[in-house]
Amino acid sequence: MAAEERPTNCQYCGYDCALLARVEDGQVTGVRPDPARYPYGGEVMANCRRWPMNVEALDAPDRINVPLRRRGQRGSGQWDEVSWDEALDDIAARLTALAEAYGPRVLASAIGGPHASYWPLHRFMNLFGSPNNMGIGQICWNPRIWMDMVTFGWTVEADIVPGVTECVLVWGANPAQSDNSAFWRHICSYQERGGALVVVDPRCTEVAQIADAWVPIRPGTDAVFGLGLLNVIISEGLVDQEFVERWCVGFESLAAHVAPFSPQVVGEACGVNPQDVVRAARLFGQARAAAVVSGRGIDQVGAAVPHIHRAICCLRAITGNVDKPGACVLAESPDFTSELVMEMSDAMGERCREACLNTAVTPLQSYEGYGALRRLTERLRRVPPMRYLTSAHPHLVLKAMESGEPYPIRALVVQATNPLLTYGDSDRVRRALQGLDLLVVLEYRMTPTASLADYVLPAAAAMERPVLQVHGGVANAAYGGPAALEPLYDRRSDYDFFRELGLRLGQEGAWPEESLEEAFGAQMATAGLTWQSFCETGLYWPTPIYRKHETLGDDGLPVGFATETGKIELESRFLPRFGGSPLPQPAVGGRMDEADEAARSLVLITGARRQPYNASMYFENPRFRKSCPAPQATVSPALAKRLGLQEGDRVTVTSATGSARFQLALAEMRDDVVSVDYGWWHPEWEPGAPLLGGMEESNANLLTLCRVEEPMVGTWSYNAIPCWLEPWTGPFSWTDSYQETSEKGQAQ
Ligand SMILES: Nc1nc2c(c(=O)[nH]1)N[C@H]1C(S)=C(S)[C@@H](COP(=O)(O)OP(=O)(O)OC[C@H]3O[C@@H](n4cnc5c(=O)[nH]c(N)nc54)[C@H](O)[C@@H]3O)O[C@H]1N2
Ligand SMILES: Nc1nc2c(c(=O)[nH]1)N[C@H]1C(S)=C(S)[C@@H](COP(=O)(O)OP(=O)(O)OC[C@H]3O[C@@H](n4cnc5c(=O)[nH]c(N)nc54)[C@H](O)[C@@H]3O)O[C@H]1N2
Ligand code: SF4
Ligand SMILES: [Mo]
Repeated sequence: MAAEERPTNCQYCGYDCALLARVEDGQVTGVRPDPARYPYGGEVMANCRRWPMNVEALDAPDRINVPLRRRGQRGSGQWDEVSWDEALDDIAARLTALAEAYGPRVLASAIGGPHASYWPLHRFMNLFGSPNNMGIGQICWNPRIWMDMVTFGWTVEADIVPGVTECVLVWGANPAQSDNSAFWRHICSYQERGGALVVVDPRCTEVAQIADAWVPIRPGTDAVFGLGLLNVIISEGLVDQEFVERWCVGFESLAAHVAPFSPQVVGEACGVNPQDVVRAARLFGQARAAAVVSGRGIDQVGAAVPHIHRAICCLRAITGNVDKPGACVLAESPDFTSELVMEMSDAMGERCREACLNTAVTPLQSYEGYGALRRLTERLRRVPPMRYLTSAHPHLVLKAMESGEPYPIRALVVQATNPLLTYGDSDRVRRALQGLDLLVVLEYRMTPTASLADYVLPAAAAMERPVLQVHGGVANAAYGGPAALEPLYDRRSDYDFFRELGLRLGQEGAWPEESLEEAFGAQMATAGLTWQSFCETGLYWPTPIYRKHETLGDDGLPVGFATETGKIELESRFLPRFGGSPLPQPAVGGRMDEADEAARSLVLITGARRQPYNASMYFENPRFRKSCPAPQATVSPALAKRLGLQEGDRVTVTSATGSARFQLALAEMRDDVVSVDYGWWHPEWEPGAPLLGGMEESNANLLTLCRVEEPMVGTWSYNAIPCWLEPWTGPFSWTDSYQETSEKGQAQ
């Protein structure tokens, strides 16, 4: 058969760049960037090392191709190959028996980062009757969307327009490593055209290196810094008076509240030069349009997180940088079918809602909090996505698994996540999963988490399934594209699994579309598109309109913001009803309260993004392993000197939770901080016990916990954790050579 080029998408990060796949005799023999479709074809991909993996990973020897059923002990690494029907029938029968014994809430689910469409899982869970969907939202994105929504009535996104934007504040994010594509290039060209950049980060990252001001903040103290910025902007008269008077409530209270946070006070609390506070505030406050880009650095510091985001909301508002060109855009509800509808969230029964573990512990991140928010945003016909804003707290789900309190959770379905490496306190996660009656993992390859399962089911991956990214349903934007070919072997899309299981468990009628592609077609239909017409460009993104609050409503008055007061709530009416404060507090995050002067006097931050890996993925790639062979703990040269250590030394990092081993690297950063990589394991080792793919050696989450550290959303800390660092002279499986590493692993 002649070779044919088919449009498809790379799925190795959330960008889903457009590709053309050369298909010959049912095999993909090559891929190249597709210049005709979203997002930016060759330009983005020129800087990306991952997309060639599309060809090699499609039929790689380590891919799982058929359903596997556990034989022998959990984690023994012994499997029987079974048919999909056998697997699905048995899973359905076991779930039925468990639900009869304990109620449907006995089942939990786990998801990870934005790798896949998660609505099929949530539709299945809603109809099955369990609210126990855990994810990582509490430390990735949720706090920001919550605080934006309660302040502005919806979320906002930075709008960086070279020539218009005059200041960009990058706060706890490093797009050079986490988003090494269009967005990072955009920031660079903005800066090259003279735009000011302020970076708040304990490390002198790539973006800090090109900044006008780098604020090397002490981890976890960002809320205090935020109050300091507000203080300077107010006291130096940099407030947009007209905007504040017309569109904000609570300015007087906010001004009085931030008055004590002078640059001196803030400098002391945050371990920075008071002049930096002043400079950052002036650059932001004097700009005619200023944008904020925030990231994981401020989403993962426990108790401080909502306060930092609220301070950022106030910063945007008092400087008039809301829904304005070059500052930010207030997003809109999608024209296409929302995730909420796709998930059939409204079909959830009362008993399911009542079983929500969060309600008593994190009242905002619960159905009550969600319901109250939705009543406000619906005034402007915006329906917030439910699953993010209600997702179950991992600590509470794990506790129910461990202790049966407040009720037993005995089964777990895992889609697109590797919780043994990415959830807090890996040893605890491992023990909880080992104790389950039923663990089902949908995966591409045998991960440490999958190695503990009863069933590992072969998931269709990039090029074998269509993809549609919709930003969780908070924006009127979608992108994606078609599969290049049918799934190889016995692989199936995650959608097929949930549909087939649902049909076996009485969910007839709820799964009218036979395939994921048909379901995406139905989803786009409400925006007037077919799947095919959408795929021509692979992008649905109507040009955003600014200053939507000024639009006139049916009553002839401006519609304002979808909050209780119709204005931006600098002083929140909403949060006090759900355990929060009306004004952002100077909460210090992380777990520095555990600091023990003698034993743990350094500050740990984990998971700073580093190409080419992504969380626990792509360690199987030999080229990547050659160029980036060992997990690193990075410190400043001054700290290394003080500890008598040198670059390349092997070290043990210890926290109150556990320890893990790394290779020492040096970089410009605060002298009291240790930054460790996350996600590291050995895909080339025999999976299963006792080594579990090496997850006990250099896994950052041996050092963390996932407690409820904050009383509204339940955020926990992956940053700002007290730690210590020592030389390690024992065996260390990571060496300079990937070859040696894999031989050692196999010999063990
Ligand atoms: N290569 C790669 N890219 C990724 C990922 C990946 O695993 N690998 N993961 C993806 C995911 S899931 C996400 S959520 C995004 C995250 O994207 P980003 O938020 O850009 O993540 P990082 O690049 O780690 O940047 C976070 C920064 O916060 C800093 N930081 C740590 N603690 C603090 C603190 O207390 N205060 C302040 N102000 N800063 C602090 C760190 O030094 C780090 O530079 O990246 C995505 N992209
Ligand atoms: N210490 C520490 N921990 C962290 C972080 C940190 O910075 N520090 N960051 C946190 C953040 S922000 C995030 S988002 C999480 C990420 O956490 P995870 O999402 O758990 O991390 P990944 O390693 O990306 O896991 C994805 C797994 O799903 C599989 N997979 C990918 N796509 C699909 C798919 O479409 N279907 C199926 N069935 N499987 C798929 C991959 O093979 C891989 O094993 O980690 C969190 N954990
Ligand atoms: S940036 Fe790279 S990894 Fe991400 S989708 Fe595009 S080509 Fe793939
Ligand atoms: Mo994330």
